[in-house]
Amino acid sequence: MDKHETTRPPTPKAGVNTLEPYWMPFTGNRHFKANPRLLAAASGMYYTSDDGRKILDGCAGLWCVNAGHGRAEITEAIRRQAGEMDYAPSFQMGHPIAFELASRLTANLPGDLDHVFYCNSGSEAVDTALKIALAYHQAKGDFRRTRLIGRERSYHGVGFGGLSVGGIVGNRRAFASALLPQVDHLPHTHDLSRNAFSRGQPEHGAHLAETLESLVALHGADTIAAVIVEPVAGSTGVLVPPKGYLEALRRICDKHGILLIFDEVITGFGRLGSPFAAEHFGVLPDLMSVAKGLTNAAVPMGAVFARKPVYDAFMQGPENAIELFHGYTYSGHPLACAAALATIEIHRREDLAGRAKAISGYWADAIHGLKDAKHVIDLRNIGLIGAIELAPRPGQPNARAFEAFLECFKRGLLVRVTGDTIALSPPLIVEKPEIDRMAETIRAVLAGIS
Ligand code: PXG
Repeated sequence: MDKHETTRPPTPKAGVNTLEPYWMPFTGNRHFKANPRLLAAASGMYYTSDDGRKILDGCAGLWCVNAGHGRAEITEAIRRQAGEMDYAPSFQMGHPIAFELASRLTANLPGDLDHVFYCNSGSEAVDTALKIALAYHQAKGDFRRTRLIGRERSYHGVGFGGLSVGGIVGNRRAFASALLPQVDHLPHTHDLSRNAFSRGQPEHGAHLAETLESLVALHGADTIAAVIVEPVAGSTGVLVPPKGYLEALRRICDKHGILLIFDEVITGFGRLGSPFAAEHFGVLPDLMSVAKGLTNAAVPMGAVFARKPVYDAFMQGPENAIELFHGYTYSGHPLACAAALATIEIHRREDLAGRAKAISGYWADAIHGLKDAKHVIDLRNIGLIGAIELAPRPGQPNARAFEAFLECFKRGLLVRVTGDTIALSPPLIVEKPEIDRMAETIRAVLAGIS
């Protein structure tokens, strides 16, 4: 027996599991391991917990399983691809399915968004989009355009780029020393004093886009490379853009030669009742980051869509030169491409965006029907997204919503909470009785907590 073996913990007995070694992401590890919530299987609108209970999925996993769980075509496509070719490199090599997917994806994109760069997550998509924006201006000889503008209360993943333009202090605090320099932020658009209980887009707040003019005046337009926003901020509490806000951002960016990046990791692939937020709001970004619904989350994948002039700016110099020094081992992974192609086919055949749009009125009624529920101080909705903001318990911010989350899970409903807001984003296949059940469960849960 060597030294290592003597210090190894005893092997668990067959069937006995320990929760301890897994360092869980964005989780209170000690609380969770004392009170585990384990999901063991999934089909359609439901998870099954490890103790055999059916859990209605109110948030499409984490805003990602838009076509519902366990879609046979996606499973089969992954299986087939794994049997045919497990992996192929994408640096100075290619494989047909990655090109096929790029053609299928771009055929459905708005405007001249006609090129795709592959990565493996939303965080990588954001960092990729920021890097493309910086390198674009360099390629054009605008060497001073090195500044990035994000927004307060935004979430752009956990890479250093996404953290830097992001606006959640809790995510940034421990890493403040390593965030990107030359980043500034627009103000967020959340204004309960004027917009509480808005149905869809709020009336007030388009003027907040004009703050970009102030940043231009402060830093000089010729130093700003790009502005990045979530068209609808999701994980920071569902902040729906005020009417006219995104249009104003586009206008100001155009005026000053600044690239506009939409982070559509949550809003893409039908969530708003349109294929993308860009179409929903009629505002075309220069770059778009996506992930999540792209593969129905069955295999990790992210991507950046770029408009033609952005791509073209890189296509210069000697033909054998690498134009963009960026990429990942798993860029365009064959299994992810297969899952994405199967997902696109389901979206096309079932018109999931159209389905979401058709049921979004019923959804809005259900969300706003909670106006008189206990603790509620605001309700927000757009497409198949809903938010129920609670008055914080005095002296204990976030505690009330977290308790609601735990109680919903006990009663067979999975919701997300962020701060004191309950966020809902069901799979786009949701039916009216399931919407009713979500609203009834939440009403009952809120009535029961202090
Ligand atoms: N951008 C946006 C807009 C996102 O919502 C990311 C980037 C990062 O994606 P990855 O794949 O790197 O996680 C996200 C992720 C929540 C929640 O509870 C939201 C996300 C992730 C996990 C939880 O709201 N969004």
